[in-house]
Amino acid sequence: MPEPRVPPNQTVTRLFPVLHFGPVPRVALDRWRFRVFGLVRRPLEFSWEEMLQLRPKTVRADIHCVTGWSKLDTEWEGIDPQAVLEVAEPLPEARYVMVHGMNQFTANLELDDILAPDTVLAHRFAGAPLAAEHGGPMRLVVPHRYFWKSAKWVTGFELMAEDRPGFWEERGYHLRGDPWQEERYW
Ligand SMILES: Nc1nc2c(c(=O)[nH]1)N[C@H]1C(S)=C(S)[C@@H](COP(=O)(O)O)O[C@H]1N2
Ligand SMILES: [Mo]
Repeated sequence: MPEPRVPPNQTVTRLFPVLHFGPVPRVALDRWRFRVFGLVRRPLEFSWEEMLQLRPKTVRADIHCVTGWSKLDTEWEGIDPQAVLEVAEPLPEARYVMVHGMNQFTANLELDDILAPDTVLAHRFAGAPLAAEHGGPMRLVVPHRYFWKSAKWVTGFELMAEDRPGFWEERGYHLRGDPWQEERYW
């Protein structure tokens, strides 16, 4: 049997639905900051210019929303999250990352998800700057997890020793959210 392209109980769409909690935040690039804190040797804060000097990364991947839509062959350009962590240097006990976004949004991931080959801090989508409604100026994209983990309007990574539920996880979503295992809700 060939591997299926789409995880169980997902329907492919050509649209790009907009889904989030709260209003679309707008931040001027000269005030934009990205913090890396928690269990790191060097806690730090990047400006937009500093961020864009880090190693670029391009990802082409399928994304899967827990509400049932999947979108194939999405193209993201941005910064390699591994480059961010190379500067901050996670301590040996750091195994989880709380991704922080504007409007108090959080999403918990394993450190290995952040370092995965398909994960990117994206500022461009399909060849154009990432629209604010989709998380611009910068969002995380973690294609191998349900799309709620892909925090829009990112503000930082918090390195943690223990896992802890983020915004949707506290409201009943699965701690890990693997679409191939259908880890949708508790
Ligand atoms: N900051 C923030 N990021 C978020 C969310 C949110 O409410 N706030 N919702 C998540 C959910 S549930 C989904 S499905 C995707 C939707 O991304 P899109 O609007 O670009 O399709 O964003 C995720 N990232
Ligand atoms: Mo979602």
